[in-house]
Amino acid sequence: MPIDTASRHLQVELGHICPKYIVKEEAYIIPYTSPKPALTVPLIDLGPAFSNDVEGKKKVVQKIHKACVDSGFFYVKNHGVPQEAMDQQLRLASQFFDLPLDEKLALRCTKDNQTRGYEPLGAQKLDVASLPDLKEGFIVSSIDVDRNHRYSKMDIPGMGRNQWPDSIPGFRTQYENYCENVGVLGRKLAGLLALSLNLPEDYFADGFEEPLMYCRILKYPPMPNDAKPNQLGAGAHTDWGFLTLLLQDDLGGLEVQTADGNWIAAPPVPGTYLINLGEMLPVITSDLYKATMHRVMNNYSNKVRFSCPTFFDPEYFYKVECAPTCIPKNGKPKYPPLTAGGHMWAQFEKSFGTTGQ
Ligand SMILES: O=C(O)CCC(=O)C(=O)O
Ligand SMILES: [Fe+2]
Repeated sequence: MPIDTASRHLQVELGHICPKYIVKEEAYIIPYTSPKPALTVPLIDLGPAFSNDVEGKKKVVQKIHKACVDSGFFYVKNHGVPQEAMDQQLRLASQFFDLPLDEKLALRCTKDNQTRGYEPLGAQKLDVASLPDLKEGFIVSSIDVDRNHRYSKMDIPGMGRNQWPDSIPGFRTQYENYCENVGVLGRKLAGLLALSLNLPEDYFADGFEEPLMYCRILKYPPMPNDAKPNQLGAGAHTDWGFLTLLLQDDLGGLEVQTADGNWIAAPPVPGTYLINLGEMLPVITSDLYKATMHRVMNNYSNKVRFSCPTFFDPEYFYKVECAPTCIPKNGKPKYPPLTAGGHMWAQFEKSFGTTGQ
């Protein structure tokens, strides 16, 4: 189904979003840029990166570098997250979305600007110029801001408590266990990304001492018969943060934009995560690494799809700026620095509209 991608380029009041993501009038003129390779989504075996095989680890790092330059999308296998934890998280998704609507609505993520909790069907527009997304969601953060948390004494938007359903036994423990597992993989990938940019493996580590992770579950209902042509499960967008680690069920529906503007499917590959770079990486690399547009099409065969994206992002005050190995020849980083959490909050507000409900 064709999507008017140009329609995304609305002039909106974006607060402190990085200027890179404020598309200006001139963006409608398509400047000549040298041709890029066609996009495919490679599968990278992370096994050697967890071993003492120095040469094997270097090869993994080289593959990551190439994937990030090409598109910022790659699958990983032998990633260290137990299959049982992955299966269990997809089961939790199905159990959660089966709860009565009232119970889910009591946990709305826009309540008190918590950014944690339930996202009703159509609550978000990932493509702000399109129709609301045909998905339901639920999100939990690794930073649960109770009264004792240092953030609670500061006036930081979007920092609240996690919200949990009472009626599914073991839900919270199992969900938190999954977040922990996927956080270990996030940290590992952050180290490999640093190496892939010729930086020390711990270059990003201070941002991830207490990562601002958002561990989400999503339910995409079957495409309704009366859906409008530009109505999708998730509108075309780039992810806002550092890295996304996507676990998906076996139905498929995710599509990734190629360098020439076409779309390809990124189907489920059993046992893998699909990794993609968020908007912080082009800032860190002055556009060497890509944050690529993607979208989700709901299923036409009356089937429900579940997916579990985890957004692995640095803590709120982490300064996202061009890395020393990525400064362009003219000595000037392509984009000014931004504060990790401020960027995330501005994007949340934009895609969920008026908050505080
Ligand atoms: O559900 C998916 O496959 C992708 C979801 C996504 O792109 C997102 O939540 O940012
Ligand atoms: Fe996304």
